[in-house]
Amino acid sequence: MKQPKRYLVTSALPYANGPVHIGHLAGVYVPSDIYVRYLRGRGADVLSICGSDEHGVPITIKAKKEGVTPQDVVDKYHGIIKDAFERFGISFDIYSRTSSEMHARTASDFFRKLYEQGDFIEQTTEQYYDPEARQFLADRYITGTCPKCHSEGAYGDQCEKCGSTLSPTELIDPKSAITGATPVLKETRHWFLPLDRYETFLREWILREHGPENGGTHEVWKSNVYGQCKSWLDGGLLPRAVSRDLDWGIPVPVEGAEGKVLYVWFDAPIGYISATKELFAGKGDPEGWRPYWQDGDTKLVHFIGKDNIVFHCIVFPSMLKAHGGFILPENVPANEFLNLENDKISTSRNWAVWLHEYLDEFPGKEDVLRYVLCANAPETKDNDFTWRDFQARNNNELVAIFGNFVNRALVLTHKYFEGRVPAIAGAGLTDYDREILEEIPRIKAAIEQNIENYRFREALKEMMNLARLGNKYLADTEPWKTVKTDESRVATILNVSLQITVSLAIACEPFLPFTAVKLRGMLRLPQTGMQWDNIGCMTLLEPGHELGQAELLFEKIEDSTVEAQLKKLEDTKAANAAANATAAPAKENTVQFDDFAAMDIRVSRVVAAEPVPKTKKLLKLTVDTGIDTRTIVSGIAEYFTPEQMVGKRVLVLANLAPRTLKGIESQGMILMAESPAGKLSVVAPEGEEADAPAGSVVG
Ligand code: B3M
Ligand code: ZN
Repeated sequence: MKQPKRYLVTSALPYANGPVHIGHLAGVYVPSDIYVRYLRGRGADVLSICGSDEHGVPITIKAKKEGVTPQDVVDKYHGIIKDAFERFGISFDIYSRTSSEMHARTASDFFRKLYEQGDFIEQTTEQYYDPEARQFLADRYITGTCPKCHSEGAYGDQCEKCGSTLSPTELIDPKSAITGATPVLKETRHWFLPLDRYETFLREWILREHGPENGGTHEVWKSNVYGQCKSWLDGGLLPRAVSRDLDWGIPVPVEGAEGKVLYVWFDAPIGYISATKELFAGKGDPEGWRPYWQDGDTKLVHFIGKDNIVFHCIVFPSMLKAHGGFILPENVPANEFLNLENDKISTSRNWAVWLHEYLDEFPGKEDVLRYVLCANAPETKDNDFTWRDFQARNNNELVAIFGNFVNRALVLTHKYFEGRVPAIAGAGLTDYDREILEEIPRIKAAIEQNIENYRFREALKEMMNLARLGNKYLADTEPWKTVKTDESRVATILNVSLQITVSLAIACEPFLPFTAVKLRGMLRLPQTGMQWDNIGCMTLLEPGHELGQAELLFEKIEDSTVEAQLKKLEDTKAANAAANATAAPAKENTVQFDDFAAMDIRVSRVVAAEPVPKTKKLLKLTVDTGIDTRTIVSGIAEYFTPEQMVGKRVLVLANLAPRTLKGIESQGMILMAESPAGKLSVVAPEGEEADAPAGSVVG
């Protein structure tokens, strides 16, 4: 598109069913923040919009697991996520949430308009229903045997073992995850958006205007995004249900829709619009949102992860088109995934670096993580985060290149010129000086080119090239030697070095905003009003300007720090293994009688229970086994609260070799029964045998 009048930048709304981790950051939030900070630096009119996605089945599942309401879940995680983003310097203009009043109204109005225009089709289909819980079952609430790989515990929409996409009726021996009952098929009526009606429009808009052959004025989409769109379109589009039978979400706003809510992927993208409205309502300008969404001169860009492509490129644009009056995204720069230490990041396995934990454990090192995640961003393929690489990039790049250059320029100025910017002196700029200075606008242009084409890793490299340039200049001119013979030459050298430093202070801001603030402070430059176009400008630091003290911008990260993080991950692995051992007792292997006889299983009573800090799965239990009182760490925190456990009679394998989990020695194992649906229950004598006292031996 031609030069836009304003920019509207959205970042995928994180689900409020867990905190944000480095995968989210590298995929979406670090790149979008670099983009908007850069645009602001250029003086552009830009809004950065985000918020929590608070509807959908993942939230209700989490609530059930924790024994709280869905509202409790979203309140908790919305708070954690919002706070962590702020501390990390992600500069949203608004971080809203989809449980807000404004959103309910906006999404309902949107649905009603399409409904009244006759844009939906209504269809009655058969869906699984839990006769005991008396409710329809979302795909995630149905488990069974995978028809493809025959492993147990596959979900109605996906088998996590073999990765196949499934539909609930394909599952062998399906069970309700709520009650364990066998679900029955029952008729239910839903509204569908007939995507097939938008195929022609989508083909024109995506394949022609944003495809690789595009010769026009529109941005060509990244090949991963374009490729997914093309294969969806080539495969033929089908109507998609936009309502669900669920008791959490925005009620379908038409008559006869009791018990039905909008499908989360219908309401969530509308959340971008609601959040923009809320932003302007808060400024007392309730109509101010309109140009951002309705004026063709606005450039709309959606930053997302690759699993969200179809919703942002096919479904939401069809909704916007059906509604009418809205602009469409100019680009949807989706990233691939980030792995952690060569393993897929997983919330359920706690295999992640959580942002809020990082911020607590690495105070003042926000920019180090921003740097490493950008340098490793999975822009074209999945990528890996390792703590060794984190350390190496900090020590060899931020400390040795960036920090080192800035430090030398400032320290030498303090040493030779009492901290005042020296004027260019003596014979003035040499050819070599000019050559160096001419590099600055070249680097500036390269950063711009890369950011504007969503190549943030390359942009970051170019920014670092500015620091490299400074280092090379100092190494070549050796002012610490020249000072003995030619002080006026040293004045010129330091003037040039400080000009590079100022440019660096501006150029690093989108990537390293905390460092930019520190650096401007050290240079005693104003904190606001520094424009991107001042990069390369020679008049920002006038001769005689007094500099502040040089402080270290970055510090070395020691081996011990990295080892502590690696240890933490190892503990996670151990805890997962322990949880699996508790949750999934071996089912089929036969044991010899002697092995069985060797086990000391006793009826015991739980006398105290508490969560193990910084874990999700572990409870620390104190049990009275009749022979002693001991501590057992058990991976059951997702199934039982500490209160529920206290007083319970349980079976304990008392002579299991002790092992240390999270620094606590666990002396034995609680035996649990796992239902086919994955529900755990305590195994202990019941009925007449219920008074078998603690210490009673089982066998
Ligand atoms: N919450 C999915 C996700 O976090 C979803 C994005 C919504 S963007 C409108 O991957
Ligand atoms: Zn499978």
